[in-house]
Amino acid sequence: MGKIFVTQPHLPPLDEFYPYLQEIWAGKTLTNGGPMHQRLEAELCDHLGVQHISLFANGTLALVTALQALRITGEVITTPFSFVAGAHSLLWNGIKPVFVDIDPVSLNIDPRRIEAAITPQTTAIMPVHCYGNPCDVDAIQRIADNYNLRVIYDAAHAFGVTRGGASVLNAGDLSIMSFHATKVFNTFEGGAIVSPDAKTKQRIDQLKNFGFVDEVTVVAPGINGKMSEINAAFGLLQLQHIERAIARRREIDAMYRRLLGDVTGITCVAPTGQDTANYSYFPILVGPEYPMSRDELYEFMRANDVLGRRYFYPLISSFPMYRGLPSAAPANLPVATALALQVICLPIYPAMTDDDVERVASLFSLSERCALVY
Ligand code: T4K
Repeated sequence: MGKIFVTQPHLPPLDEFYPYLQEIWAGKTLTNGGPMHQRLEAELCDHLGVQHISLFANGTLALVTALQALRITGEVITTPFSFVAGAHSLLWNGIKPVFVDIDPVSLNIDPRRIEAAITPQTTAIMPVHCYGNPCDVDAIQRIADNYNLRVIYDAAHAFGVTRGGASVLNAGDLSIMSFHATKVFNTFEGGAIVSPDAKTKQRIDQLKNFGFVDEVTVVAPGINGKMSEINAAFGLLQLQHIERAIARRREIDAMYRRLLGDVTGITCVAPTGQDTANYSYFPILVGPEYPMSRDELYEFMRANDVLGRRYFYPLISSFPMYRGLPSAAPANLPVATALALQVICLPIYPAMTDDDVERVASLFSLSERCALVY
């Protein structure tokens, strides 16, 4: 029996990729907004139901650029329960992150706690649709409107997620996505910014290309954030398979819920607030009633070649560059602090077989018995 990783990228048959490569070879445009790049932007707009997309080399560069595009400064309110790229993108822009605790059900930033964190220096809120579960975007927007703040969503996990009949990527001022190999939709490495109007997209496109407007005009200290033609071509191919890939994830999600629903002390985090989910992660919480601690269960799974991950432990706020901030104190973040010690993301990816899912689930009854023996 082989290892079961937390995820495996979905790779369409290799021979389906050759025609794209032949087209690139024939055209000799390898990057700088070539035809594959343009096609992928257009097809993603259609597929996701958004107006404007700018592709990036990865999600982190998209985050850094989104903050630049809106000229965000001062302090930004964000969640500690996420991947570290979010807060890092603030530091790269000289912005101070202000951490706000999460909601215990959605595991997203708790809108009820945002107002108390606003100061005269606050310019924006950067929530994360964690695991693809949408934030309470209406509550967040009300606060942003009241205090004249911008909202940049880290939608790295939210590919294809809809809420209230529309893409969640349309919420706020900008949304950023990640197309990293570990994501539902991947371009090996990649990312994007969704913007609401052509003018904002134009500024973002300039910023991701060194600030160039034309051959001789540079209007901003931009960066090189461009996605290459190979990555964009792979994205075009992936798009043809995405619905089947997500459908298989949905089946795996349902199997886990059926097999683990009655395990005492295990909570399968429920999807909240979306009409269309993408099943990008399968987080569980290991509570005190479970006979093993979270870390004992995690190690037990590893010993059995099931490589779940403790996303998102440790909290971002506990890393050395953040823990000195007043908002990073565990007392300010009691829910995130507690849940980061309980969470394990179980393997979920389209190539998992039913036997794989059963093998993962069987470890729970096995681990219960092992714990009793100890
Ligand atoms: N915002 C949020 C909320 C994010 O979650 C992320 C990224 C970002 C922003 C930034 O977007 P990017 O700049 O990355 O586009 C992974 C990813 O590297 C990272 O993209 C992702 N979030 C984060 C949650 O997870 P690791 O350190 O867990 O990856 P790694 O290499 O341990 O991979 C996990 C498992 O996936 C491996 O055990 C095997 C499998 N795998 C991985 C890769 C890379 C494969 O089978 N093939 C592969 O090529 O960070």
